[in-house]
Amino acid sequence: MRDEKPSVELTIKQCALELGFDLVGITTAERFERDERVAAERVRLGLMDGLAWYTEERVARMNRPRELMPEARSVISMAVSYSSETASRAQDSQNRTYADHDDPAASGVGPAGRIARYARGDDYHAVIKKRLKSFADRLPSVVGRPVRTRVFVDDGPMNDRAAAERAGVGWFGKSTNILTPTHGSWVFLCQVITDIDLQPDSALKKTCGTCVRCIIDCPTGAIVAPYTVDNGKCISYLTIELRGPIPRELRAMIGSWVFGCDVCQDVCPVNRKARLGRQPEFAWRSGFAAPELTPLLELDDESFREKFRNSPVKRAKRTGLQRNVCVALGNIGDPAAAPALIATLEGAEPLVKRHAAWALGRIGGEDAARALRDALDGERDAEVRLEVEQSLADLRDGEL
Ligand code: B12
Ligand code: SF4
Ligand code: SF4
Repeated sequence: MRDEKPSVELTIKQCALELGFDLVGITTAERFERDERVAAERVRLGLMDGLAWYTEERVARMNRPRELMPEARSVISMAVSYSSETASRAQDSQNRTYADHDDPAASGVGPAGRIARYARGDDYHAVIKKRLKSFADRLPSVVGRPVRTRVFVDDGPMNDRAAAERAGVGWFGKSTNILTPTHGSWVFLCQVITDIDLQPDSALKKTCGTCVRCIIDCPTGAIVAPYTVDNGKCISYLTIELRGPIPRELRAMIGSWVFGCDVCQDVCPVNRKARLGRQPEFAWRSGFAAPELTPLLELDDESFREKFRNSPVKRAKRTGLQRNVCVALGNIGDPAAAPALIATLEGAEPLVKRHAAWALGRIGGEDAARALRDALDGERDAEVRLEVEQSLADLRDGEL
């Protein structure tokens, strides 16, 4: 009988699966040429505007694994699903605007928003980084020598999607999300650059075919062409990364999203058959799928930190989240939210006040109009005054 030892590649992949990664592929440490060219072009066209750190220099580094680690020979690309048990019960693509009946924490009385699925559990950076380190620690025993590695999970200059595509982990959807054959697009992508020479996998021969669902359904028209997202229009950018005011003309299109957006993934046919993930850390926290909105306006810095400890949502910061909550309440349009918005207009930071004024203008009614007029009396911040005046004008136009 021949002694058929599994290949190093197979042993490495088994080790990754044992540690909880759902998909794994291998690619070379060669430059991601198409991706570098395309990303640099996007920066020049202004399609990455708003992300100050996303420069042409950054693009050059994130598409050249050898610049990140000169001894690099291969990139091991992995994906971890964040789709959780709860997800299969929720009908997420429906525009629910009241607290989630799947969610035992929701009282179901007040208007509710939506948080993108990836952010309903624990912060993936910490969870996955720990696993990546355990994985890297095992490599020397697999190859029988010391191994140099650098690990990435959305936390450094590495083009995660380009690596996943070339390593055969998934293919680029027209939404720009990587679609995997087993877990759809509901995956985090992560990479280990190593100095081990490994046999690379091939990219998958799959495409979206003639489907254009995500392009049609994107609420803000942010997918401006297949494989091209205009960052400044994407709800994910507007609700997570943007620090200042949300452009007035985009607010009505945001619907009830208060952190991230899943529309282009919810409508994607590939996701219909996506398997659930295995990580308990990514199970949805109670009240995170459809959070009741008005209580979020009452959070101070300490209660915000407490509620969103170890959650991706803390990235928006308290004022960013409250800004988003005002927009969602304006879009839902329930007059029951007016008292909370009026209190916000009276007492919050200027950024949040501006969006509370907009929301009151959308909700309308006598109380909202009175609160807006009162605000003009005492308000000194010029930007807030302008928003209040615009909202009063919108109210007047609505009465015509
Ligand atoms: C910047 C960024 C954003 C920005 C910009 C989004 C964007 N499309 O680039 C914002 C804040 C908007 C964002 C939003 C989201 N993000 Co984000 N983001 C990133 C980050 C940090 C860099 C991505 C990047 O370089 N973009 C630049 C552009 C140029 O690249 P691209 O849009 O992917 O376009 C590529 C394709 O167009 C391809 N291409 C070009 N021409 C052609 C032609 C053909 C035929 C093909 C096949 C391909 C192709 O080349 C381009 C360059 O690689 C990565 C992490 C990382 N370090 O890689 C996470 C990352 C891409 N984000 C992620 C996630 C989960 C999201 C959201 C789903 C979160 C949410 N629910 O709100 C949304 C999805 C929005 C969307 N439709 O893309 C995951 C994606 C997982 C996956 N399955 O793909 C990543 C990989 C983080 C991670 N490590 O898991 N994100
Ligand atoms: S995340 Fe939302 S806004 Fe951004 S491209 Fe997808 S559907 Fe459009
Ligand atoms: S919705 Fe259709 S076009 Fe968009 S990523 Fe999914 S399969 Fe591709």
